[in-house]
Amino acid sequence: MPMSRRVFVGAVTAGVTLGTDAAGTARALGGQDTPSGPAGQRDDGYDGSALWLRYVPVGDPHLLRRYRRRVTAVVVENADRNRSYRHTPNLSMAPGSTERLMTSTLEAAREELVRGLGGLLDRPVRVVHGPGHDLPDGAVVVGTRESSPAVRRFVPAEELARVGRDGFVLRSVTQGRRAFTVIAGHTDVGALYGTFAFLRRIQTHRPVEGLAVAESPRVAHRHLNYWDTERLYAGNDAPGTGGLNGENGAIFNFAATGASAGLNLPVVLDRYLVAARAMASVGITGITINNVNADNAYLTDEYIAQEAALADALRPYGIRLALSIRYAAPLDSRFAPDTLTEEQMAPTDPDFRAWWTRRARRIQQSVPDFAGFTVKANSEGQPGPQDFGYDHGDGANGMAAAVAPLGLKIYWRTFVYNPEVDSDRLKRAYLEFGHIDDEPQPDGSRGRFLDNVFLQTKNGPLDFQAREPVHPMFGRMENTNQAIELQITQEYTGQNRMLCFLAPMWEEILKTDTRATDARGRLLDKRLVGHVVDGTAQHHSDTAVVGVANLGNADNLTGHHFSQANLYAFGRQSWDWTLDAGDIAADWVRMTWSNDHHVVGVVVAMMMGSWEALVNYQTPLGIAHQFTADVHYGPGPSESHLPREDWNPTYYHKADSIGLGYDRSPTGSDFTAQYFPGLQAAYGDLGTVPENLMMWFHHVPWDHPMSSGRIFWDELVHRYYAGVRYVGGMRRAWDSLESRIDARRFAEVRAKLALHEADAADWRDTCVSYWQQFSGRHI
Ligand code: BDP
Repeated sequence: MPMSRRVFVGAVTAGVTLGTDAAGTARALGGQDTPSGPAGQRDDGYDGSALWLRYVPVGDPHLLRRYRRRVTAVVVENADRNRSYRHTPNLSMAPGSTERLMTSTLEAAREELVRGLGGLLDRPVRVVHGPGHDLPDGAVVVGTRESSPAVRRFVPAEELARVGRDGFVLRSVTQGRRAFTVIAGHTDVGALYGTFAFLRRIQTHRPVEGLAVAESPRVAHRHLNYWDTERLYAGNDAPGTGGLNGENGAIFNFAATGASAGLNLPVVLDRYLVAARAMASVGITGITINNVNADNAYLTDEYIAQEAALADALRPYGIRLALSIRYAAPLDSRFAPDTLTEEQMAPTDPDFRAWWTRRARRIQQSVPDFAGFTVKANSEGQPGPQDFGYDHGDGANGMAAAVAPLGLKIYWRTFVYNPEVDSDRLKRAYLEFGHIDDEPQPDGSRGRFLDNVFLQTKNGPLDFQAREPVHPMFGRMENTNQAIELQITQEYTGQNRMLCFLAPMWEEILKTDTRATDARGRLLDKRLVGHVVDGTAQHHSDTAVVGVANLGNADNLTGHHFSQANLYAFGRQSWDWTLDAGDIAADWVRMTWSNDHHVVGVVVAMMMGSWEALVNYQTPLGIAHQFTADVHYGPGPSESHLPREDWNPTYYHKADSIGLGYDRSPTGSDFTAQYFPGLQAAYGDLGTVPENLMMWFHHVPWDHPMSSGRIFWDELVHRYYAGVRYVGGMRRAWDSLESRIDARRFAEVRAKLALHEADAADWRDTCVSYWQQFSGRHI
């Protein structure tokens, strides 16, 4: 049952107490009733640093017995058969670390089982080496057909081939009186993913008998972008706040100074491996480790040595490194004598391409599984091909051709909004990229972008606002590989103060019908954004989902305890975008907080309405970007002082005595024309546009009748109030859980919810009173 809808409708529009819905949610999950352990057994000082991999003992004695009967030993044959490449001779953990560097992926799987099962079953599990045909009853076997005779015996080759590179099979096997569990992958990484999936079953109190699971991801590259300290709300950069002295808040240390100087890479900190395990547990395949506004330092030999160390540490978990680059890096004297002149900077110039081939090869020497480059070009002041007289197609292809022989990808971002292109910012990206995708090629095909280029496009046409219509490019770029970019770090969604669970937003986006048609104008069968992204809609040759991640050096790694849920959900949804956000939330709550039915019900209900509530008190009904300059946290609807028109809230709201919102219909900027005909028609007409998007497309008259029976003004005000009320409901719901949650985390979330409620009220009051100056109506 899609409980997301139900919880949201109940909790927000009717303003019911969260508890009522919560009970229903818990029943819908159908899990076992497991009271949390007695308060005395709780770790009240726990800081959240294990993310969702905490592995607390199963509290329900009946379930615990069942698990202990079925799981008695871990068997990972030939775990060191495929040793992970290690470049850095002096790679080491920081003194006093509790994590350990792994030497292979199967070792990582084995260690995770030992740790996870030991915790969950509350007793050490045996590791059995090379048992041959004599698997003990209750053995959990992990491997591939190459590594494991047991896997060879129980899982046919065709079946594993079917799950593909990253997929896995979980199978219960009985032989006489003995029962085993087989976790098999086509590759070692697949087996590791299966291991985490098996552990998750126990973490969430699901049965582990009778398993016949085969899973594979829908998308090939499930990648993180990490903007290091920009838009990072998870960093302890002040001494005494939990991080190390002298750190800058980033999760990885490249250039820490002061007391932390000795803890830069190649020294590995526990948190890198916690993050790596967490990423692997949800199937993340790679990470671009530096900001899109890239610093060339990351391409220098010194940094490459550190990057190699990081890659070494992450490699056993199947995580590949990538880098953001600055297009004009070849001009930087830091690379002297290997620099280019302006004249050599044309993307078609062999010298330009050779420079990038050399740099990429240099990186590959140290990081052989290096994934490629992320490029922000001709965007927000970053250099790009246009500075040298070329377009994005030429630029992306110049770089792509340079690195194709090395097997690398170029993730070329489409976040461009040059005001000379059009007065409506939302139209600019498609106007720059669309015609390149349509361009007929000499070989008779269409589309100029090379196959190893991904166009990396934010989910919406503006910039990670709390709710945006889908970017019109999804579906309209038939001939180019597309990567969707989602923002996990909560730049515009409450940062580290507001509890905002983003999975329902991503679900809404990925399940939006693009109404895409084929060349003859017939609707495609598979045409949701998710189908475009996973390649099934238009048969793209490669697929990717990218998330701008939120990891910092805070004790709990994400700042707000509930921001961990967004990273978790991103991984699950990029693996399978068809999943239900409510189910993901329930898994995360069980793994992170408690399996107590009451806790699960209440917390899932809080989370599932939290995004819609934020939309309501920040930017309801499709009003966009009302933030104060640059900080992107508080309200600033009256602001109009920024040098670029389209950075100001006034550009978006266009408030006047008639109404509110930006007319992008055919009578206005005609942005709607960039969508397929079905969406053009729906969005272009005030009578048919979804109400929650209406001000993205229309200047809505204050007295416009709404589906609620209210006029627009009253509905607008109602939404602001409903949003804040929901936050009050979350605060009270959380308070009611005090006896069931460990003390430190309970108090930290409680403190954040109090700030959250005050700041939400500020949004409501600032915006409503400002709009009132134009509407002249009562509240
Ligand atoms: C905006 C951020 C800015 C990023 C930019 C981007 O405010 O820090 O550099 O996006 O995506 O949302 O390039």
